Amino acid sequence: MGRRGGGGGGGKPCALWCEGIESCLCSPGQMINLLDSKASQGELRWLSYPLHGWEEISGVDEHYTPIRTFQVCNVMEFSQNNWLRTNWISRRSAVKIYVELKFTLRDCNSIPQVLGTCKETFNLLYLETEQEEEEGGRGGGGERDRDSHFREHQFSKIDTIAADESFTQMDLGDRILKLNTEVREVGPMTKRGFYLAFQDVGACVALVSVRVYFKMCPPIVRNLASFPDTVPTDSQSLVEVRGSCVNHSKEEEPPRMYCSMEGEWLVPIGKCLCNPGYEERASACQTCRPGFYKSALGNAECAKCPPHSVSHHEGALSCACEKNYFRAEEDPPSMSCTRPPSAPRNVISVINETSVILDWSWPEDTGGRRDLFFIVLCKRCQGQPLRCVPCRSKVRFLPWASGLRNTTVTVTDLLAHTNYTFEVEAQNGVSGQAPALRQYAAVTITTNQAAPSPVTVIRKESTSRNSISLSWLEPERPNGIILDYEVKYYEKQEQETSYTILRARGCNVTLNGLKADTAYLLQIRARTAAGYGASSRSFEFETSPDSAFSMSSESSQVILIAISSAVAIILLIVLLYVVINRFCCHSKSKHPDEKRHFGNGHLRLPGIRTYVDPHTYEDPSQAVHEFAKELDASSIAIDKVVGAGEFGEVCSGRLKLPSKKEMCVAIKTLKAGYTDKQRREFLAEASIMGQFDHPNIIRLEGVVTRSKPVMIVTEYMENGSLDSFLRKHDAQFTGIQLVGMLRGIASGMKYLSDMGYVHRDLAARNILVNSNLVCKVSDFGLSRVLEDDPEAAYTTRGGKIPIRWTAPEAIAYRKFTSSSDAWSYGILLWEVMSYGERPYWEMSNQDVIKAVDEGYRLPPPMDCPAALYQLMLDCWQKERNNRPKFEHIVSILDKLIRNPGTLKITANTTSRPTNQLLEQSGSEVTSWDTVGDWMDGMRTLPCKEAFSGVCYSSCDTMPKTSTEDLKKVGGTIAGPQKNIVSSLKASLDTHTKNCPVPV
Ligand code: ACK
Repeated sequence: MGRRGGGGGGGKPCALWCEGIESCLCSPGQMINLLDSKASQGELRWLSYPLHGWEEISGVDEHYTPIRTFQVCNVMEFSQNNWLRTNWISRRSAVKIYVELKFTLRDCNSIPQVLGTCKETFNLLYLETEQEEEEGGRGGGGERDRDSHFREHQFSKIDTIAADESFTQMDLGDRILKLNTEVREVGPMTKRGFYLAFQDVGACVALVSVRVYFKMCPPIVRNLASFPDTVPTDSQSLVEVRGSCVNHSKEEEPPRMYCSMEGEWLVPIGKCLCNPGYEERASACQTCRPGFYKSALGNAECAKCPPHSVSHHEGALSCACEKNYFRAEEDPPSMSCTRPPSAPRNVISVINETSVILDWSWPEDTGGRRDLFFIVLCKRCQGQPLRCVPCRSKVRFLPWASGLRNTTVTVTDLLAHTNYTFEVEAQNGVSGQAPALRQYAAVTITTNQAAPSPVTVIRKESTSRNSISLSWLEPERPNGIILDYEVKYYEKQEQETSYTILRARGCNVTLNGLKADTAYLLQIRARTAAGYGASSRSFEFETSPDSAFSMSSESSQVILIAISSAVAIILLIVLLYVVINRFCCHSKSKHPDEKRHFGNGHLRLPGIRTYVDPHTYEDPSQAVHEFAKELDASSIAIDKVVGAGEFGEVCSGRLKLPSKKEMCVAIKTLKAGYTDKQRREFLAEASIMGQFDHPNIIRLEGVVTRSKPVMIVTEYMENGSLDSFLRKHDAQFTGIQLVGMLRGIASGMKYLSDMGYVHRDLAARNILVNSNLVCKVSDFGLSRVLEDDPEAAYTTRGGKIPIRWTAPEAIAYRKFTSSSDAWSYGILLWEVMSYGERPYWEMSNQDVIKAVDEGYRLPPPMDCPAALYQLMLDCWQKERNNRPKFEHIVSILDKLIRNPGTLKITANTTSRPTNQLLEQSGSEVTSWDTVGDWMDGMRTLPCKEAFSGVCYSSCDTMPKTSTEDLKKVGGTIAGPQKNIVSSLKASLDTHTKNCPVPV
């Protein structure tokens, strides 16, 4: 029944089987006293028998606290049987109880003349009862009394208690108290209470204290579940207890723990989690503080509100966004609040007839999100004031108009000669929530005239021996009013070596004078003011065989007469057409033939409009008034001076024409004290400019000649001239943006060359840039052009020419043509790709002429796409007829824009592409892949001529070239030239490796 326990009840280590298991947490058991003799201040009044047995005595414990003790020491007498019984002790809920005894015991050997019956043990016993027994008198009495009070036989022995240490007489003398502590377990108990008894059979013992207790698992909160105080049941098994979640928490897995016999909690299983808005603090779920939130059930702490969001109250599940900030539906509460992006930047448009490529840069502010996409809205605008309507559904967007992830879109199938406004908007996941904050960038364009699309449907109406009548349907996209159709036909077997062309005003024609029984091939193309469209595919028709056609001589006469009168009528119409053309305008064809026959080769019809040289007018002011509108000076407000021209200041200002919106303009003024010649030359530019109407040519608004100062008013170009603009924005544009600008310039130059106008001074400084990065050709004139240009220098033949930009034949014998403009375009291309670098740097004009003449060409600018460098080299062909036409340049650039990937192949990193034109011409032209190569080439030139201050005359000197020298080169080059200089350094390094190093 009884079991020997260790010293003390609490503070024991966890059960052995639990050691090392993390989840096996133990908490020390709680001991609940049922009796503590020490706690009693008064007499304990336990039952003692017989009279001289156990005695209740007051004393002090080891701490001198008053206590009640029971002592017995009848060692000198035989047959001792002294009983001491506690009062009735209620068991309460305990099943197993513990008895802790503190006692002292005298060593029998230390007692002089002690009897042999002296004992050194006593017995501990107990008796369970349902209630307290009726008490008889206390102490004394005989054997019968003992039985009636103690019912000794009913007591069960728990154990015999021996002392671990007994004391002697000497200890007493020294006042050493040898206190023993023994604990015994009793149980399981079943009745409501019990008595304890101490039986002495002849020992000398003092019971200092008796404590009776049971162990209990205390109430506890573990894993956010609270477990009630629990009393262990029996000694064998653990009690499984179900915990309940603390306030503001939920069960994740049912919380459970086990209460051991030692009153320890073991093996917590399952847990509770704090509700959203609550976090675990001090074993409870407490509300999140303001400024914090918790959105989900869990043991995470409340998190700080993400940027641009706030929570003003406790227990926030999420933080509300600040004003003008939003959260998309799928955004997690941990994400910052965001806003719609700002407008896209640098929208540029590259117009190609009735298509336009729009390209833009990412918005400066993405609103803090990554889910950015673009939407392009197309509006067609007309009238004054401008009224816009959404574009026709036929307009196509490639790849599409909304949800664009890239920053470019191609819009096709627009109407020719029409104003369109494109609104490019960047959107993100929260744009839908803030319509008022949405921003877009708008670009307004005017489509060019476009040639009609090809005729696709041709029908044979009738065939005879020597004629065929045909009709066809108008092209699907006429892109303007169809002036006439060109019908080209030839015998199939002739293979186009000999063909006939005739013109038809309507959609039908009869081809006469054909051979019988012969197959003919035929192509038709339509013509509008924009020129000819593409030819239809070849259609094959056959005339009837001889037999199929028989006619009486009368009828053939009738037909002959009919044919002759038809021919006469046609001739008359042709005559009329020619006369009208002559008198009406210059723009119409100078070839009045309705039908012409060509022995071989191509039919080349002249341009629709031709440029008229104002100098051919006897009175140049007549030319001005023919091509330029006279403005009233009062309609112009000058704001500020923006630059200086040759004839006076260039100002910015505003022009307000009746019933038109005020517009920004540039105003060129003629300074006071001018001569007549100067006035004529000044206004000649307006006479020239006034003849042009193209989106890439600076538009003339009008002139003021009837009051002073004399002024030329043009559209205002916000970004000024291209060279300074590029220097200001060194390396800031994408390849496609640069190509877009170049394409615009080439398109303007194509228009000029089609008009028969040669610019002679094409250079980045003479290109103006507006706020949409649209580039326009400016600075028109004839001899004046070059007087005006600070770059122009006198040649040996007396002319003033901008040497670095001018083709060799124009320098040598003033052969200025559209091909010499193409050379200049190549130089301009180099200027653009090097962000405004000066061509040939600081070389003297003479050295440039010499180097170019010897076949040297500029090296590719840093990171220049190979295709563009190839185009430069093509433009710099010595043989001018081998240079590309501007039409070709436009189509090359269009291809690059359509395939931006090709721009990634750079001239500096790959071997230079084969220059076909050069090979064809067998020319000795040399170009360089890098500046180093260029310098290699220049080694043959005198030292001074190559680069100021640094001599690279031979390989020997190369390794000796110091960084200082290099810096000198950099230092002498004006403008943003770091690219060139770094490229120079790199190529010098490579070069140095190839040279023999001096010993
Ligand atoms: O580079 P810029 O600012 O742009 O300095 C020159 C200066 O006048 C002398 O030509 C500027 N300029 C010329 N025409 C225009 C124009 N239409 N719009 C804006 N600036 C212009 C040019």
